[in-house]
Parts: sequence; C-alpha cells; structure tokens
Amino acid sequence: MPANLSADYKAAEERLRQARTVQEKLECLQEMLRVIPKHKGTDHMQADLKKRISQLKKEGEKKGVKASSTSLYVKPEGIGQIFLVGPPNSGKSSLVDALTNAKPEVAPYPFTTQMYQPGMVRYENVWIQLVDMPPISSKAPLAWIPSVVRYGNAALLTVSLASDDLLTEVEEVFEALKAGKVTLARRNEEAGMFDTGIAALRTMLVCTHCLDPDADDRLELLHELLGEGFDLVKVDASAPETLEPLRKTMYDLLGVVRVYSKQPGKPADMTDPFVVKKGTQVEELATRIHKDVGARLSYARIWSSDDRKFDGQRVARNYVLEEGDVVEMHT
Ligand SMILES: Nc1nc2c(ncn2[C@@H]2O[C@H](COP(=O)(O)OP(=O)(O)OP(=O)(O)O)[C@@H](O)[C@H]2O)c(=O)[nH]1
Ligand SMILES: [Mg+2]
Repeated sequence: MPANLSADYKAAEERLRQARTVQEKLECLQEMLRVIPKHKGTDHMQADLKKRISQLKKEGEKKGVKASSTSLYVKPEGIGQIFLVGPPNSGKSSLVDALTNAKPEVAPYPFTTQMYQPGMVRYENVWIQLVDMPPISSKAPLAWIPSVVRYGNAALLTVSLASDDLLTEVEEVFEALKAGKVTLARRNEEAGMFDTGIAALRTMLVCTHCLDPDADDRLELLHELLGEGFDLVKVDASAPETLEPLRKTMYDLLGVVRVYSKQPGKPADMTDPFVVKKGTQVEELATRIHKDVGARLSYARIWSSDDRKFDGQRVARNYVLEEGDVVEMHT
C-alpha cells in the first residue's frame, strides 16, 4: 500500500535532516509522527518513528533534557526559576559558570550553548535556579526556546555592551519570544500567564562587557530602543566582583519574602526560611505549615528584621508578611 506522505510530513523530514540538537531532532520526529497518514501502509514507518523518538528521549535525558511527548521543560528547583535569554555570545554561560555549581561551556564564538543547562545560585540561606539557554537569533532559530522559558518565574535578558549589532540582536530576541507568546515584563508591567496564552516574565536587563571602552555609548542606544522600564545591572565577567550583586538582584526579581517561624520561648531557626510571595498574609503561612494551624490561628507575634518596627507585637490573621519577619503562631 502506498504511504501517501503529506507535504507537512516531507517538510518535517527535511527539517530533521538539518537538525543539529537532540531537541530539534525530537521535535521533527514528533511532528512526523503526528502528521503521518495512519493506515496499514505506514505501520512500519510509525513503529520506526516511535523507536527513534524513544531512543532520542533516552539520549536527551542522559544530557539532562526532560522530554514529554509534546514539550520540553526544565524541572524547577530552589525558590524560583530564572532563565537567561539573549543573543549569541552575550555572556549567558559565563554568568552560570561564575554564579552556580554548573559548568557550562564558555567560548569566544557564538552558538556555543545548544542545550539548556540549569545551575543553582546560593543567595544567603536560599537557592535560586538559573538556567543557561542557547542564544536567540534569526541566524539559528530554535522554536522551542519560548515554550521552555514561559514556565520560568523570571528572566535575565543578557546583552553584550561590546557588540556592535546589539540593537538588531535585542530586537531579534523580542521578536522570537513574541512569536512563541512570551513577553518580557518591565518594572510596572504585570507578569504571569494570561488568558490569551501569553506568558509575561518579570525581567531584569543584564548588560555584560560593561568595561568595554564603548559600553556607555551602546547603552545609550539600547535605552533609546527599549525606552523606560527595565531595571538593569551592568556586569563584566572579567571582574568577578561585578557579578556578586546579581545574587540579590535575582532574589529581588522573584518577588518573594523570607520569613521564619518560632515556637514560644525558643529562638527561630534563621537558616531555614519559609519563602512566600510578597503580599502573603500570616494566615496563609499558617495554613501552609498545617491546615489546622491555619484554621485555628487566633493571632501571631512578629519580630521584624528591623526590630524597631515589630518586637514581638501581636498582629491579626491578615497581617502581610515582610522580608525577614520572625513569626510566632498562637491558636
Ligand atoms: N570581557 C568580557 N568578556 C566576556 C564577558 N562575558 C562573557 N565574556 C566572554 O565572551 C565570550 C562568550 O561568552 P559566553 O558566556 O560563552 O556567551 P553566551 O551568551 O553563553 O554565548 P552562546 O552560548 O553562544 O549564546 C567568552 O569568550 C567569554 O569569556 C564580559 O562581561 N566581559
Ligand atoms: Mg552559552
């Protein structure tokens, strides 16, 4: 029986021939399986596609890639997941190399990173996940990037102040993300997943190569392109002390606060915080500790990190927790 393969199938097959990474190949094979005519004449081809998909998934998992039948994702760890997005050679992997335990490849040529690679950043008593990503560029577009970053808690838009093509590169990043229904939210814009399917990621602009002699001129041009609204930090991987403040930057970007619970008469364990969204009320924290505690909570006592504000005062169930609060629950 003839297979009668469709144009969609042939196009996916052609893309497969050109695919370089595990993800790209996987996406092509999955597409081929999706569009192949389902009849007796293609039974053996369908079986072959399934076998190749399963082999590639195993190969991908060995390299740290989690693949499901429809999408790829990076398993979140720590108190939040932050993706590095940016043009080629902008210093994304250098940041992961300097700030985390991961050892991504850093090289002086573009398109070094082909696979996402998560690392963990220590900030005081918490861990934040920072995910290195392949570059976003029209020269080698990877359609899967937006579908992975959309589930992150935030993004670092990493751009190089040593690049003469900076503006075009940045525009390409915005365009590619937009095509995948991802936008980068400025300071005053709402972040989150919208009904339209658009994911808006809270974003900080990280300008690398800030010691380049022309860095300030390029930054001015970038300001003209982007307008107001993105908070930015300037760093240079050749001066490691400029990278350290990024730890706090990342923490602040996540929009969370750390609070510590204590038993009456005992000190709080300040090494082991509860991490909750800004705006969380004490009754929500109580429910998180145990639903009975939440239900029975009558009041709490708070010690602020700045103890001139609260030094064991009673607060009601709807008290909004602040960074560093020590909380004693009373039922
Ligand atoms: N002087 C200087 N060099 C940097 C800086 N950041 C990165 N580099 C160098 O620039 C080159 C590219 O850095 P990478 O970290 O590999 O860049 P990338 O964004 O991961 O590149 P791709 O994986 O291709 O997207 C390497 O040679 C780095 O050592 C910086 O802030 N200052
Ligand atoms: Mg890289």
